[in-house]
Amino acid sequence: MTTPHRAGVLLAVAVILGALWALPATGAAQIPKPRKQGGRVPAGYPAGPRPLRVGRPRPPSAAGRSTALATITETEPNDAPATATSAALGDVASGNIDPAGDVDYYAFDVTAPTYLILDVDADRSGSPLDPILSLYAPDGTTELAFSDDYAGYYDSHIEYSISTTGRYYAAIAGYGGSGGSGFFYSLQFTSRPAGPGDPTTLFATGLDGPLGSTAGPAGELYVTDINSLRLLKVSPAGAVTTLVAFSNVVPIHVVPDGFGNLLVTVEDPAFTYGAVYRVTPTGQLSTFATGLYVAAAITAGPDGDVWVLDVGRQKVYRYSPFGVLNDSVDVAATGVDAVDAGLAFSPAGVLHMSNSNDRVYKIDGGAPQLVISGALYLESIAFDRDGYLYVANGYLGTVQLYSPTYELVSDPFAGSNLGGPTSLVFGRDGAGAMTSRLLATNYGYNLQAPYVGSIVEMNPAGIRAPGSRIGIDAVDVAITAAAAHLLGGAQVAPEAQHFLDVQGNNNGRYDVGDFRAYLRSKGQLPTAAGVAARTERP
Ligand SMILES: [Ca+2]
Ligand SMILES: [Ca+2]
Ligand SMILES: [Ca+2]
Ligand SMILES: [Ca+2]
Repeated sequence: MTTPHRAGVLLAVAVILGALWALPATGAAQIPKPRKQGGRVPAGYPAGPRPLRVGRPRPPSAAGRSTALATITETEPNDAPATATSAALGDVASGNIDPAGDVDYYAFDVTAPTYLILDVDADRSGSPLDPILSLYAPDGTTELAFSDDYAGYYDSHIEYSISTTGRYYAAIAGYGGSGGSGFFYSLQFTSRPAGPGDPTTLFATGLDGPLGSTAGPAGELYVTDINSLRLLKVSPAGAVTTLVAFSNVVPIHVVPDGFGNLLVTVEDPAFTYGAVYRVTPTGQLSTFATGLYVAAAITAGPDGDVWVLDVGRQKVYRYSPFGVLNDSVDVAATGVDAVDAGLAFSPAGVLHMSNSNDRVYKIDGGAPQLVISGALYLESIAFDRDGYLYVANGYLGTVQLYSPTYELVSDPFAGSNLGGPTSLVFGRDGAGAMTSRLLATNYGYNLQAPYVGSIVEMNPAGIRAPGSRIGIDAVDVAITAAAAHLLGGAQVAPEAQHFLDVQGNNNGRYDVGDFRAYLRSKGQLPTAAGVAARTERP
């Protein structure tokens, strides 16, 4: 029923932002609730706070993973927990919301830990019913989760991580008390196993529209907020403050520059141009790069170079740490087309990119090469120190773990309290060293408060190694000092020599070839053929 219509990227992204700012507030609600405003959910548009997807096909049903489903039928009266129809995980219950105002309760036992999935099929099978669905705790009254519409239909869908064994209740009703003859539905009770990173725990909440995230050198996090147009700073204790309030651009993604500053990709609200801003620790802005179309993911390599994905032009641009454009890679063949695509270097120094759809590529030899095919929609990617790769699926609300040879290790690695777009970030300690804390920022698609606009932390017991360092500690060496070193004058510090070498020919020592590359990197020499390949002779 859903027809994917691949509009141009510019249009899609403009619509995305338009839809973004038009979204109603979300959160739990009691049955019944007032009539909703506006018309039908657009086909293919996942309902809820997931505006970064427009005109997408519906992904495979999360409920479709179960097998051997048994069919049961509701038994009226079942309008209260005490008279609930009994069900079990693996059942599909058939019922009717009839007459108007009918509520159908189901009771089912769950052994913790279980990742529970409740899926209603009514609208998409032609029923006039617009269902709403609640999950209640064993007391029968505490609402744990609520869903109205999901994945482009009026149908409801709840995924919830059960951490306490007990008898739970699901209640289905018609929106606004609607119902009557022919208002049929089926309600599927399924589950999937908890992953080693489950349960996730709340680290910070109250972020309006988090999209991108990165860890700073003192253990703090930086998060772009595409709703309030802010760059947020999150303390190691989870306290959220504003570092920058932008007035005329949307901050998209963020990475440290190695000099103690941050680099933020930004877009004008109409998505007619993109840029990269440099942000000092006190929030002062300057321009790092301009001339981008739709600036999205950004990361830094082991030589300090800065890589920026432009999803408008479908290119990945490579800049020196000082903002000189040196190179680009065409990634049109990957089909990348959304700003929640991820970009990350493996510890071996190979750039990887998710295409914001169902694939991950490595960018090696100047071209993207497919390494992972997964379920829609793959977003942020993060490597650990050993080259294991965590991949966020913000649509399914899961994180997968892959081995350094791209074999699926854990699916899900985590699946609780996650909802897209989801950005993965390894923490750093107060001295800047990478830690084994893996955090995820949630925009909040298909989540309930307080997880909408949150940061959650994966279960530390499930994390196998510290994260891979993003970028390096760069050194802004004075050109006169860099020259004097080579002329037998004062020697620059060892870390500066290392930086100059990796920015140059990377032969393990600072030499005149590195100096030429450094001049180009600072815009003091014209670019020349071969420079991007780092072939300056010593
Ligand atoms: Ca009924
Ligand atoms: Ca009933
Ligand atoms: Ca509904
Ligand atoms: Ca060298």
